[in-house]
Amino acid sequence: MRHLTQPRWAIAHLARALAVPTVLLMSASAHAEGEQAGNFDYYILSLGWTPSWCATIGEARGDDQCHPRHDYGFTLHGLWPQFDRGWPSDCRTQERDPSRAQSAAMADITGSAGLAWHEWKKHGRCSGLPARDYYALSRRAYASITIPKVFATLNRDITLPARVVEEAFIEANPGLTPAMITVTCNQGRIDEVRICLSKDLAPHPCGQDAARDCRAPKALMEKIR
Ligand code: U2P
Repeated sequence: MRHLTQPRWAIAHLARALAVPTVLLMSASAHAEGEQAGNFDYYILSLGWTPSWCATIGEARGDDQCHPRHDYGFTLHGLWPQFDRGWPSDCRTQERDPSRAQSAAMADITGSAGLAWHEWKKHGRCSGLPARDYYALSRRAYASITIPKVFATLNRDITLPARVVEEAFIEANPGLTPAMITVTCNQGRIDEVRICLSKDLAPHPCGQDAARDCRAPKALMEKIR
């Protein structure tokens, strides 16, 4: 399915201009069978702040990722193929799905095998890569970004504007510019750092619709447990 950020009113407007029923335009942008694998422009590497995930959803769900024996900070949410506008998902691919063992082997950076599997199904199948290569590329993308030390070892709760998180990543990662990174928040907490990368994992400008900068003056980052 292709996700476009085009709002409904814009589609309706376009439909009027083209004199075609709105429903036709809407169905033209949503293929039930999924997009063609391997057809995309760049990647988003999404890093989730585990303490925020645990506080808002994970702990209540009893996710192992939130167990006190772990000390996850920024974990790999996913490596998402993107179009310059919108993104593909749930693509049809000839590639075989990963084995349980392959997904389980990703848990050291994703926090759970379940998330790795979900990301393969929704995004990995769109990469056009075999599952093993998609997981390996995701691992390389994750390793290519330096997590600023202050966050990698955060041992007390802090509140800060998302801009400060963004600046810290830019400082720790030469080549990264504000146009290549966006920091999101959710329920008053820093949620994700999303970094745009080319297909060969070099820092890359994000598409306009990928900018989801948190506008709150301050957001909470709870310490790593
Ligand atoms: O934002 C909600 C979910 O949509 C997917 N997403 C979002 C923005 C974007 O640029 N690309 C993209 O793929 C993510 O889906 P998930 O992997 O979580 O299912 C994102 O979390």
